[in-house]
Amino acid sequence: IPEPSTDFKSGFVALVGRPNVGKSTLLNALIGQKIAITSPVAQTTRNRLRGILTLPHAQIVLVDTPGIHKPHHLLGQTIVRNAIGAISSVDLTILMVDGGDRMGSGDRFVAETILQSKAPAILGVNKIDKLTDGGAEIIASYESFAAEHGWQVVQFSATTGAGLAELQTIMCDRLPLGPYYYPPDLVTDQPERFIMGELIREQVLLLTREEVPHSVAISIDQVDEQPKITRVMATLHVERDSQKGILIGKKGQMLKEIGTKAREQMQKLIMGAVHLEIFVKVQPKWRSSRFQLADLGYRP
Ligand code: GDP
Ligand code: K
Ligand code: MG
Repeated sequence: IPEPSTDFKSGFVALVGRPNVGKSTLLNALIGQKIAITSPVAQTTRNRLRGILTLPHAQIVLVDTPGIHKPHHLLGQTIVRNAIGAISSVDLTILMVDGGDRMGSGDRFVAETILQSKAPAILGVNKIDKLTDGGAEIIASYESFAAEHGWQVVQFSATTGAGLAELQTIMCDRLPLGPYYYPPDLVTDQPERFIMGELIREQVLLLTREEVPHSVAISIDQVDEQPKITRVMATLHVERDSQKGILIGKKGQMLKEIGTKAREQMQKLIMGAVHLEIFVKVQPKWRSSRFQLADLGYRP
């Protein structure tokens, strides 16, 4: 790790907000690489994940968090507690909202949580590419909410990239002088294995419906890096036989599609060839079992 210059800035910035406002998409856009999975499904992100953005004059450690929502089981409680915990230990919190909508009760709940923690925050209005005629009014309502609390407002689109340079400047301005927390070439604190599991889970989220994606946990059981190909063995853990049936699909079609698409993503991640084998295993009520949650990488 290099010695920072005397004016080098660094720190931690948490991305928080209700599900689906685009937190993980923003993380990937700022880092310039896909390290967090995204989907139109709420609760896509289950773990806190750090993305490291190293600039010539600053290092911004972005903390992606699961959407804050009302939890229904131990997995849900664990997820929300982790998200709230992230706020208390960072230099800046970005409350992200969907600029296509007005501020709703879900956004207010998250805002309350941030205000209670007294953490420094700004309001990030994402998805401005969706703004149409009523846009000015929506933005004005966010501006007035932010003004009440002395928060700065930044507008951007994580998918088109509009406004991201300004967001980056604002984050740098708000960070203290500090060291390199991570080596400059590192983009995430998570091991490759974790991201591989997430890339499989992303396909489950995109290809299956309703309760199925929420009932799945992935374990990467083996990664064997051979000279020309990396062989990966993974297991999908589900709660019921019916879910196993859906994931395998007619004549194995569903599992095949999940595998093919996840493998393409994995190849981009490791920049090399991947052979992927996926198994499906029924593990009743894993989401409510402390022991099994821990085993699958969710610390209750
Ligand atoms: P998260 O739950 O807050 O992490 O949200 P995700 O990053 O998973 O994104 C949720 C959905 O919003 C995905 O379908 C994204 O493609 C979409 N999305 C994210 N950012 C933007 C944006 O700037 N504009 C538009 N139109 N869609 C976006
Ligand atoms: K999502
Ligand atoms: Mg997310």
